[in-house]
Order: sequence, then structure tokens, then C-alpha cells
Amino acid sequence: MLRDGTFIELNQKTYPNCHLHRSNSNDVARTESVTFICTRQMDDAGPTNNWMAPADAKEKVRPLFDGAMKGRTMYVVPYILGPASSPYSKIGVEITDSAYVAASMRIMSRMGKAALDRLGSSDDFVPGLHSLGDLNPARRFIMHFPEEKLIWSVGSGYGGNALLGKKCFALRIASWMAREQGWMAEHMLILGLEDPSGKVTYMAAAFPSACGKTNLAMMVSALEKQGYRVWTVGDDIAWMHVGSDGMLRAINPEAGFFGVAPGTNAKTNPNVVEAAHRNTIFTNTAMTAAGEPWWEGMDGAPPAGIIDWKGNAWTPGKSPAAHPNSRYTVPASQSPSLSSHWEDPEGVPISAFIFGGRRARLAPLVYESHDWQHGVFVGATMASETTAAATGAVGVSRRDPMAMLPFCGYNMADYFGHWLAMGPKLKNPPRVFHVNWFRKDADGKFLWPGYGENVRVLKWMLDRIEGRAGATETPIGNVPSPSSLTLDGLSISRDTINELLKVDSADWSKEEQAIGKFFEKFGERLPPAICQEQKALASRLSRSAVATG
Ligand code: TSX
Ligand code: MN
Repeated sequence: MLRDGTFIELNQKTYPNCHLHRSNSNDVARTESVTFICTRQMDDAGPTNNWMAPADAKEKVRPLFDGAMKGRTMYVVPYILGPASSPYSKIGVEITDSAYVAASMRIMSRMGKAALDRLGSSDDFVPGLHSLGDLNPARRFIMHFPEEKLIWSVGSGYGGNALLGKKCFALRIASWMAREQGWMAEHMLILGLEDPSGKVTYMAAAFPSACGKTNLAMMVSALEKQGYRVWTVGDDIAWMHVGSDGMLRAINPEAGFFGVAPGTNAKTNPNVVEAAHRNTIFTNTAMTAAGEPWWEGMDGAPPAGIIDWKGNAWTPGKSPAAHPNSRYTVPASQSPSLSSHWEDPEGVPISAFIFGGRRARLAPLVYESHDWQHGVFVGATMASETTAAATGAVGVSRRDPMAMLPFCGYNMADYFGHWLAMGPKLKNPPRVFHVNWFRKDADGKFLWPGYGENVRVLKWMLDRIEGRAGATETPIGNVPSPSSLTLDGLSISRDTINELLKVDSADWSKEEQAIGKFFEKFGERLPPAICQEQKALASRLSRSAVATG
């Protein structure tokens, strides 16, 4: 890769075994418009997925593989998703003509001999066929055949389009398997919150993109002196089974972090900054004159002589030096925050689910759902407001149920049904919370400091689980009672806390209507329990409006 320019060697003194890869400039992100779920029945893919009949998909895409690998090296990449010894892990084999993909898969999964040893003579693996093709976006297709557990991807070498173990298998194909087999494949981080006694409580959280999922998973707690610490089990995907103890048990199917680089610094994610100094692949970041990776939002001022992500000399002020979707690919084992239980074969027991989004006005800092069914409704109605001016209007709210909109491998109405069905199978279903780190005041300033201070919100959840923290009922769920949030050492006014926890019934009535509109697209297939929850919310809101006049 160094010889043919696929990799550029970075400074081997300060970044040993680190390399920079520059992708084709038309191939810098997942491409949802050419990502298809190919089921016999269109309705099984549902209204939120692109659909193609399997036979049509194969007829269309098969010719794009003809001769595509000629003159290239073909890599056969066997990999395990999940700890090598876990009964819940699964095997995939990716065929690819990209050395970058093979090298990335080695970081992101348990690749090679471990997978072949586990596979033995079994044919129980998910095949994935990948070729860069000619990288022409017009001939780019990411095809999933969940009925035969097969993936075809052509025309892209980038991340989630090309590392087939990640979004294609661990989420889209796995979500289908999970419904068939009674488990869950979710777009969730997994963290453990250690309390002063040393007890660790595990939580899994789903946020849409640009909400800081990796940062939360790897958070350095602001309450460390008081004995509260956060341990990382995973930052992106959780596979969860009903354990023999009746708890929901989560494994991380991945072995690395493929995170967005811009904005990563000692304040936002000190653990990944430490981790990504060795054995790391950087993709589409900028590079300094000293041969170190660089991106917008890195600590300190930009040094002179930066080469941008396309390989050109960079002048500050015009376009960004690093591509906004530039990435680090780093082994999980290098994070100082990694949980000692991250490879437990049975997984870690999940006590809480956390949903969230970026809502400048609407959602309080945190609230708790009443019960499992209400919690599923809270997840199903998740939304986040857009930030990137490049993708259109800023502040437009987009629905993203359970952060699974681009990753659910089947009809999302059936997915809600599967969630509803999982609760009663659990002796101790996780409590379901919703958070919003992004509420703003009238001047547009963030009300909550976020980052390491978020541990205070996690601690409130833990105290709720343990029956120690008070809550105030609102029409959307329970918010912290005035004294139940631990705020010592934080200078934040009582007024600000009240504003952070406020629930405005008029605003939420509008939201309830928007939710109804969103649900319409699922038609008759939407589970009745979801409609029931919506009606219950509407009636709680109207009662509260009457009560407050
Ligand atoms: O990741 C974030 N988290 C979670 C951290 C564990 N971000 C970054 C989001 C983009 C990926 C946040 N941004 C968080 C947050 O909790 N909160 C905010 C908003 C915010 C930004 C800057 C400040 C405060 C809040 N600055 C100061 O308080 C000085
Ligand atoms: Mn993700």
C-alpha cells in the first residue's frame, strides 16, 4: 500500500504504525440512495428502505463485477463479529479487491485465523462480495439480500459501504437475523458506569449521527474523584440476547472504532486522542509538515504547511483541511477506557437504554419513560435537528427511530413490533431514558456543558435504577426532581437547571402531531401499541394544558 500510494506513512516517531489513506474524492461517505434491501416482497423492506427484487438486483449488479478485479489482488477476509469465544458471535467472509478494506477489517473485526478456526468446516457464515469497481457513483450499489444472508457491494471503497462487517452485516443483515431468532442488533454504544463501591452498571445508547455517540462511550467522568467512572464496551453497535439470567446481555460485534476525526480533541474525547497515536489508519484527514494527522477542531492552532485531505497545500479560511467525514480506524484495545468485560462471552447485562437527539428547544436534558412499551415509543419517535449547512437547512428536525433509519434491514413497522415483543421476554427489562445535551437558551447558547459532565445524567439514571433518585412527572415522562441531579462542583444556576428540565405542553403537542404524520407512512403495519402510546401522550398533553390553563 505504501508502494502504490494507497497508504502514506505518517510520522513514525509520534504516530508509530499509523498511515493516511486518501479516498477518491467522490467516495467519502456512505451512500444511502444506492443502498438497497432486496427482499421478495417490497413490503418486507418497508417504506424507509430502498427496495429491489433479489433477481432484478442481481441482474443489474452482477455485470458490474465482470472483470472488475482484473489486475488487482483479491483478498479473502474471514472475520468474527463479536468476541472469539462468545456463543452470540457470528462469522462473515468478505471478498474484496481493496487492500485498504482488508487492512481496515483487521482493525474493526477479529480477522483471519481466529475466524477460520471458529468456522472449521461449517458453512455458517455471511458472504460479502466487494469490489471497488470503477468508483463511478453511477455504478455504485450496496445490496443486501437478508433472505439469503448475502451482501454485494460495488463501486465504493469507503467505510460503511465497503467494510461489509459493519453496517451491512452487523446492522442490516443482523437486524433481520435478530428478529428471526429473538435477539436485537442495534445502532448503540455500550458503556459501564462504575459507582464508588466498584459496582458497574451497563447502559446502551442510540443517537443519530453528529450527537457524539463515540464521545459518550469513551467519556472521562467529571465525577471521577467521587468514584464514578465510565468504561467503554462499544461505540457503535450492540448485539443483545436474553441471557440465562433473564437480563438483556450485550456484546460489541466490533473490535475497533471507526470514528469521525474533526472535532476530536483532548476535551471532547481524550481517550480516543490517546488511542489514535499508534496502529491507526486515518482516512481523508489533513497532514502537517511533520507528517502528523490534522483536522479541524484539533487542540491548538493549525501549524503552517498543512496538506489537505486531497493532497494539496492548504490555505486556512476557504475549504476545510480535513474532510468533514474524515475518520480514524483504531483498535478498541488501545483505549484507556476499555472495559475489562468487553469480551465477556455472555456479554454485559444492560440496565438502561438511552435514546437521544439534538433538539435546540423541545426536549429536556433527560427524562425517563413509564414502562417498556412507552420506552419503545420514545425510541420510535426519536428525532434530531440538522447541523451541517452542506446538507441543506440547519435546524430541520429529522426522524430517526432508534437511530436505525439507515440501518434497519426490514420494515421498520415490524421492527417496532420486534422491540415491543422483546420487553416481556426479559425478567428485568432495561429502563428507557431520553437525553438531549443540546438544549439552547433564547440567545442560542447551549444550556448544558456536556462532555464529562454528562456523567451527572448517567448517575441520575443509575440512582433511578437503584430507587434512590426522585422524579417529577410530566406528560412525556419523568424528569429529575429539583434535588436529584448531582450538581456539586458545577457552576450552573437553578434557573438554568429549571430551563433544562422544562417540558412545554404546547411545543410537545406540535411534536405529537409531527409524530402522527411520520407514523402514517407505515400504514396498517404499525403496531397498535405504538398508536396507543401516541394517543396516551396526546391525552396527557391536553390534560396538562387544561391544568396549567
Ligand atoms: O459529543 C458531544 N457530547 C457528548 C460527550 C460525551 N458533543 C459534540 C457533538 C458533536 C459530535 C457535544 N456538544 C456535547 C456532548 O455532550 N454537548 C455539546 C454542545 C456544547 C458545545 C460546546 C460547549 C458546551 C456544549 N462549550 C462550553 O461549554 C465551553
Ligand atoms: Mn454508526
